[in-house]
Amino acid sequence: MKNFFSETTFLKGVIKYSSLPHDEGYEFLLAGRSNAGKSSALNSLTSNSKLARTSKMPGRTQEINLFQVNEEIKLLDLPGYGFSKSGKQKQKDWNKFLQEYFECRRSLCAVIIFMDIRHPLKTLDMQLIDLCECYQIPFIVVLTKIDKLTKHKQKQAQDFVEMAINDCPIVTISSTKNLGIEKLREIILKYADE
Ligand SMILES: Nc1nc2c(ncn2[C@@H]2O[C@H](COP(=O)(O)OP(=O)(O)OP(=O)(O)O)[C@@H](O)[C@H]2O)c(=O)[nH]1
Ligand SMILES: [Mg+2]
Repeated sequence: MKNFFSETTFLKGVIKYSSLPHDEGYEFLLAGRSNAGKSSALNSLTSNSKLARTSKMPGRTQEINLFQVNEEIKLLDLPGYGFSKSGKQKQKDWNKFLQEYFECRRSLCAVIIFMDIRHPLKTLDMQLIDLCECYQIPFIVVLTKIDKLTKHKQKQAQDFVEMAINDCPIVTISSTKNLGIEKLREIILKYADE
């Protein structure tokens, strides 16, 4: 398969729902706690290390950055939730955005929930899963940074997540080692196709 993900371009950054482009095509929301590895995964998916900014400092991504993969598919890189320094008001603004986005956005295809494999299923992750279930939006769980754990510990963490949530794909990746990235591309394409 041709990796057209590598032709992904930056579209725009927005901070409110009304600034989003026309509601058409297939959108995937990249969500998860700050520092989970969302922006790094986006760069790996697109084989472009300069596309989304990544950082050791949580809270790197400040706006919702939209990326156009091909004519139909868009990826939305969300700022991490639960980043304490972003303040209560900011959190409220994001919650408002999410609520409106989940409620109104017809092109929303699936939410991709990123979790550091060493710290999966924290309260805010569970809240997001509940929100997806409440609005009947499909979600994909991505466990990141698997290069940080032994195979045995990876399996333990994966089993733990599988036990806790039913009926959703779980992908394990390492953006730095380029593991599981092709699988994630395939799943995105499958969801866009359905
Ligand atoms: N070892 C390892 N480090 C990773 C991996 N993915 C991301 N990181 C590191 O984790 C840190 C956070 O990554 P980001 O991609 O910026 O995380 P984010 O979820 O976009 O964070 P926010 O923008 O703050 O929400 C960076 O220092 C990355 O280099 C991985 O697969 N393996
Ligand atoms: Mg980011």
